[in-house]
Amino acid sequence: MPRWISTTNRQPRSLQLGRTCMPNRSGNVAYGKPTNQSGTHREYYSSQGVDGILGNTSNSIQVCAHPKNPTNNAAWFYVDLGSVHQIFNVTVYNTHDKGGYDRMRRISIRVGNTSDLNEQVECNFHHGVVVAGGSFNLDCQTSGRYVSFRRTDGKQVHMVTICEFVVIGRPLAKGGENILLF
Ligand SMILES: [Ca+2]
Repeated sequence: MPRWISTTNRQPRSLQLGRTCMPNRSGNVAYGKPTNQSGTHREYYSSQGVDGILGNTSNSIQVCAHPKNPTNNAAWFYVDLGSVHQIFNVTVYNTHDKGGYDRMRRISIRVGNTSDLNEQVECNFHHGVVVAGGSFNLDCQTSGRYVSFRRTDGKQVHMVTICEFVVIGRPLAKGGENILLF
């Protein structure tokens, strides 16, 4: 069976706890939003990177995104939040597959108001490795509509498996003002 992030709002438990510290309502603003990635390996569709399911050792193909860049350039993935959001942090969950887990290294997390990753600005960078089934979390204190992930170098730089891409943030009104949510 897939390993659900949560049975209520499908956010990691640790991040749900973080909500109590936020002045306005915030949460995983990436969940269920439109996505894209640099090519698709088998049936690892980009939408599965924001479907709220982490997967497990026997199930990743139906629950994880897996860019496989046909140009052999660095793999990328992004989520379109639909409007400009204030972003707090990003968590990326790696595959449980021991054959591919070590591709999750040297990752640029980027934010912008266009889907072109080259026009987005890097908000943080993950240097180290992530174990199979593990995750990394980075502060990403900025605002924007698109939040993306791009490998920068290393083994098979054109491929990576993203089982879930979680963006903690909240929507901003046009012009960047905060929206008071009830
Ligand atoms: Ca997933």
